[in-house]
Amino acid sequence: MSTTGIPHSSHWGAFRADPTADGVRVRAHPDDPAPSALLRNVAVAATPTARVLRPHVRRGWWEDGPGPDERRGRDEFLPVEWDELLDRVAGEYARVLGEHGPRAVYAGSYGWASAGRFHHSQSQLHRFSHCLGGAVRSTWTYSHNVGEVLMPRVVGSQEPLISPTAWTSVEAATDLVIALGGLPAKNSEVASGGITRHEVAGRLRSARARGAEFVLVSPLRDDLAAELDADWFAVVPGSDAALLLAMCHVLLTDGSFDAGFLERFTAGSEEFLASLRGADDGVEKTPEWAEPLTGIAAGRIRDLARRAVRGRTMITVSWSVARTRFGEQPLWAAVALAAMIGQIGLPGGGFGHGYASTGGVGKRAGTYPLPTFPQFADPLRVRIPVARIADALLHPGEPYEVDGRHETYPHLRLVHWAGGNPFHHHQDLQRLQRAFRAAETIVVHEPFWTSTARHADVVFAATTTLEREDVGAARYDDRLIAMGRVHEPLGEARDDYEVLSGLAHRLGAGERFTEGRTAGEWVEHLYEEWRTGPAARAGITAPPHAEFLAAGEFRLPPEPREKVMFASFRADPDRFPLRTPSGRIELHSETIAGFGYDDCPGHPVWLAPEEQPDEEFPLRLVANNPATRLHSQLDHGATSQAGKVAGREPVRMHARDAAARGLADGQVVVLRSRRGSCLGGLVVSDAVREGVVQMSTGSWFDPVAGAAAGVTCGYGNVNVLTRDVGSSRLSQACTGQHATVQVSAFEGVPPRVTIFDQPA
Ligand code: PGD
Repeated sequence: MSTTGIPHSSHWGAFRADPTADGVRVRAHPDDPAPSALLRNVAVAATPTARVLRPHVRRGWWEDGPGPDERRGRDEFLPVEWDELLDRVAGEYARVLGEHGPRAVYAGSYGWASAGRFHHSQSQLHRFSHCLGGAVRSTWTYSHNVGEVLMPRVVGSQEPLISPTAWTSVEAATDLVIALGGLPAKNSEVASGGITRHEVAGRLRSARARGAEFVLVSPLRDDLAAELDADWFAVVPGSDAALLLAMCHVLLTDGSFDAGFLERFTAGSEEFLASLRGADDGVEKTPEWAEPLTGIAAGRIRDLARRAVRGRTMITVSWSVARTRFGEQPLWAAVALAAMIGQIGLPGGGFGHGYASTGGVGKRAGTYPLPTFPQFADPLRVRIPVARIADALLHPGEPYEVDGRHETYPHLRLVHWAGGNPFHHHQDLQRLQRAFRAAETIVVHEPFWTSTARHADVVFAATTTLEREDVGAARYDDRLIAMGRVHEPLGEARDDYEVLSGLAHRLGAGERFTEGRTAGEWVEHLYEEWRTGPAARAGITAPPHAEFLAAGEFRLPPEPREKVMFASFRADPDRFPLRTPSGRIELHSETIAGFGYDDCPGHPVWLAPEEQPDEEFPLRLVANNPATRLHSQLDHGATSQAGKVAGREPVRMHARDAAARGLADGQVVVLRSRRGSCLGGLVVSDAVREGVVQMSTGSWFDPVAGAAAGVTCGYGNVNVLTRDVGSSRLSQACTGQHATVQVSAFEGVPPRVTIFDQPA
């Protein structure tokens, strides 16, 4: 590694940083074969733009006290002294815990936060709340909630989304990759916790050079790199399950499926095959049946099914394909198709969930331990599905179902958030505003004036990673990075740890929370604990902390084995059964059938989402993850800003759809759905299927500019358009990927974007 500059890391890559007179200069890690353009967003974090420079309170809360408040998100903010504010928040904690107990506090605090094993905001907040008797937390993720719930029921673990067959195996052995949702380079640039080498694009390129063929199933052509020469199946968004079931039907009627594999390695194949024949609804799931649903000609579906049994085939389902209403179905149908092909457990064959959804999936088996900040056990153990936060705030005490359980939403009065941006990541943001207004107190730690910070009562000014030391490490990476402090904290910003220590001391839990260590002592302690404990036991000889700091990084030894998912199960399913009730891959699950959910029955089926295009909202929206930033992070950074069109989030649309509306490339447009409206900058593109528009998440929600333009968001946060409903009663997952919308010209002068200004 280069010996100049300060070693550092981020979710989009390791780098070296040099402080400059007006900020910071960032250089990619020299071993990274394909550094991410997102590194160019980092420099802005070292400037005061959009930074929370002092702790702030909302005037209404400060003067009138806690309680549901319609002014939340519109009120004035006052800068206050740290000690005064910490006293008030500690007092509020004492009130809520004393009067209502820990079930009244939400510290689920979902979000990607930043790289670094110690200063990881959620870990900090969880440890803090565990010291105080616990708090309600969230379970699962916005990324792959469907897989987290469904895969254990179908294949006994989350292996397909955490560590499927290694990329190296695909590179060497796969003849045909069928990529539902694609393998988008933009998503493979990021990996939670940090990444040193970006390898996905290179591995795909080398598989192609060897002769592997690629089929892209997506409404967006650039979900797979053009150099891979893919056959593009431009499906109707949300119709993947129909395509997959029709492919299964072809193998069934051709008699070309692997009956021996189904017999030996699966359970419930009779029910599943019968359902393809129409046992459930009298409808044969033929390619002709799927044609109008998917927009793909029956002949092409038939050909694809036949190609899939000709050689070694890998079926990949991106996490985004399941981030939809009834998102369980395409994932389960892909498992069923892979089972019928009969290559699960063979090198380069079978299926995976989330290849390229981040750069980590498929990268390495990730079996080594990492330095870990202890959080203590959660004394409360009350969880809500992560994407049901607005439901919980709006419907305290009401029942809901999830994964076979009947639960009740707790009454959440105090919401404490660090390291996440729900006003970016959640759906139907006007509903989320109503939900936030129903709480009694909202506390947010943020380095930036995001819309979440602006909807809080208390905003603790947080440091960025550049302002602190840490140890960078991630499950999918092979390095530990000695993240150095690049510059002093801007303004009065404090580490989350320092803020929580201040609160813990005031609430009588200071000793337990801090164990008497400063942040710097903790970072060294975590590293040394790891080095002399779990690392040594795993046979890793790591240098002492001082040497690690001097070297800037430590490289873990190569993983001991090449990973092929379910290889031992395939070798001997009785000795290595899956952790499902049958020990086999469940193509029909008696457990799920027993839940009696019509929105997720006992085997993969086709379910049409309730919201379909109509006269008022005739276009299908794909609200995917952005190419120019990670989620909403550093939206004011150089790469993100360079991607804007007319200063708004780009909206891509097919030329015929644009012409039908009299719209031209580059113009400001209005997108409307049943939930809200926003501005966007139009890009006319033949990479988008006709009848579809695509707008990425992550432009900060700007209701002020919105009011000036007569829309909900004047900048382009797509989540004002999406629907806040769970995938099904099984997973209750985020369904933000799709909605139906209309697009029209914006008349008048577009308002100035205000969301990066300091608040009033
Ligand atoms: P980020 O923008 O990463 O989004 O949602 P998530 O909330 O993770 O937010 C992280 C926040 O943490 C930022 O505001 C950042 O400033 C702050 N932060 C970073 N470091 C620190 C720190 O050290 N301390 C503190 N206090 N704060 C810090 C992402 C979520 O969005 C995800 S994972 C997915 S996959 C979803 N995808 C979609 C989708 O496909 N479609 C739609 N419509 N919506 C989605 N939302 C989901």
